[in-house]
Amino acid sequence: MTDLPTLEGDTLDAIAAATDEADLEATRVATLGKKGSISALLSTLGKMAPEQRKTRGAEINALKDKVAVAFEARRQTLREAALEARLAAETVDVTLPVRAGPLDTGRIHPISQVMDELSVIFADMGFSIAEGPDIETDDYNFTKLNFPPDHPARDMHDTFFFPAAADGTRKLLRTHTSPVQVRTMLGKEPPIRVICPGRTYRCDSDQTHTPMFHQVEGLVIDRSANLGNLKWVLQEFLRAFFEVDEVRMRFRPSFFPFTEPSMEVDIQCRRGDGEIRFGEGDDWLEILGCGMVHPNVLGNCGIDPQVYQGFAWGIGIDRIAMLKYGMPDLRAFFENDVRWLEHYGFRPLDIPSLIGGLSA
Ligand code: 2NM
Repeated sequence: MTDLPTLEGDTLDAIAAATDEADLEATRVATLGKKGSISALLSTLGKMAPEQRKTRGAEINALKDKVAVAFEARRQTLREAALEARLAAETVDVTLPVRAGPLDTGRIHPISQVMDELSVIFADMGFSIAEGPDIETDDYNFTKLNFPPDHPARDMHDTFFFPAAADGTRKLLRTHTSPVQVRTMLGKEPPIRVICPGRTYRCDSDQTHTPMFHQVEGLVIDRSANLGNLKWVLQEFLRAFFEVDEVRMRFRPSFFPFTEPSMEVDIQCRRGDGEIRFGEGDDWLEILGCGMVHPNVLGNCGIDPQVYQGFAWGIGIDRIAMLKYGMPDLRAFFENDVRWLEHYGFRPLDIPSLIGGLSA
């Protein structure tokens, strides 16, 4: 028959020797578990005489209780020791600087920033924003805009053409955002007030040209839309965008197939010390093209030129971004050098608004 005092001694030794809770649990299973040494003793009672069973049963149960108490005490000790060790190991140095998150390190690209600024300015004047595909048809990019077939103006745009389809038509990368205005006129009854910002493409690459660039074009169609309205819209836009009180403008005659008359607009500026300032000075800088929408364009787009007239303009976003934020090299826009983005980019939560400031 198993010697209870020896079993008790061995078990208590094993409990004391357990180094962590898992170790202790293994010992518990080996003694008090279903197939454990102490549980095995209980199953021997059945074969004993009633007298013996009574005393032996009481002894085994007493041992079981004593051992169980010892297990619980040891578990408590080990748990506390483990917690102490963890607290000692995981101290936090509250004097360390807080690590910067995405909102601190991320930057909004100046082109996105300028597009947001344009949206805010024109939304305030009642314009909506229209977008269209970068891949266009020759019809929407040229024909509907009054470019005669095989006219050199189509070549002037240095167009990227796709290979011709079986029916002879060929798609292209839009050379301006005007096809978006075409789509707007075809899909909507006047009055129309939209701006169309987006990517445009021309096969041209040097110091001041990239094959992909950004434009924003504007279009107003109404019964009495006129050059006076155009001038006011451009004036308000330029004042708001360059954040100056006044900006003088100079309209020079020009030519675009889609407008008649067509004009180029210069704005007043001051050059010097490697920088350019607007709203002051005696110099002029060409900034945009505009005009009254050609009656042929209105007709091609389902608008009766006897009833409606409109004005439109187009500006290069990359260029006005460079002018406003003093960025000297256009090509840096598309290199994604994180050092450049860090310097010229905008913080994600500094959202442009007319009240809070466009470029606060
Ligand atoms: C410019 C200059 C002048 C223009 C015209 C049109 C449309 F669709 F209404 F005919 N959209 N954009 C336009 C007019 C664009 O960019 C320098």
